[in-house]
Amino acid sequence: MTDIAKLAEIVDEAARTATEIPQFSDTKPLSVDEAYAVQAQSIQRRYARGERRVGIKMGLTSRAKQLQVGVDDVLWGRLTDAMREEEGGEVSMAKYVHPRVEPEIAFLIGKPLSGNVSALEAMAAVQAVAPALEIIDSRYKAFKFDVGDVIADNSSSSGFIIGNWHAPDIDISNLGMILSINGVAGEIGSTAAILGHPVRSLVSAARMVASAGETLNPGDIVLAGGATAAIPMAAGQAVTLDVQNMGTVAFNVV
Ligand code: 0L1
Ligand code: MG
Repeated sequence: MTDIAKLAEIVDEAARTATEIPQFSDTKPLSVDEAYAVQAQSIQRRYARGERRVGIKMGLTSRAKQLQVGVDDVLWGRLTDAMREEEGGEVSMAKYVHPRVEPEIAFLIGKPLSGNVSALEAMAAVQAVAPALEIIDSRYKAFKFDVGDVIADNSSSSGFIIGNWHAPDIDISNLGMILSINGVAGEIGSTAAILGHPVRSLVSAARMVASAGETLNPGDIVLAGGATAAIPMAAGQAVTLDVQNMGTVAFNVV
């Protein structure tokens, strides 16, 4: 039988100490249900250390991302306050194993949302939208994993940076996104790459948290998922995301 608590401890320690570990699937692949149980228990360990739940991230919501990692399922992970990095601030490589950065849109939830909802119902629960960057950092060696591995590892969620919030009446269906490193465009995409429209990611988020018995609550942040492939981070980089009609979000890697 799979020892969920043991695997949760291993993956939590790997994240806490920024240490890489072998894939669990090298020994025994996890089912999706087992993997989400490991994720939930590993996050409980963070809460027990004083971290606070602030929302969730959706992952692999674009074809570019699915191709980059060879997994073709939408997945989700949990965000805590300790994962938030300051907009315009410095992000230390020492906190991460082999981090990558990707361009996203964030939703700020204004009304409880959970279960099977329509796109209209999902948008009605949104208080604000913002440009965002997610720092993903697989704890597995060489950033290699199967679907069970990555879900157990909080879907690679590690850090996030949120830009200025905007009223939700802004049209987010097809906004140009440019992710630049030291002023040079590295990835160019559109919010349309996020499941065709980022609100579909929020619809999936409501369904997926419900299957874990959870709700998106007012004040929660939902990262909609990367619109392009992620870029490996390295000290000395100035990372900037420009989102059409939404502005810029940036940080420096040290
Ligand atoms: O946010 C994402 O789309 C990443 C999900 C996990 C796969 C990866 O680490 O790239
Ligand atoms: Mg992401």
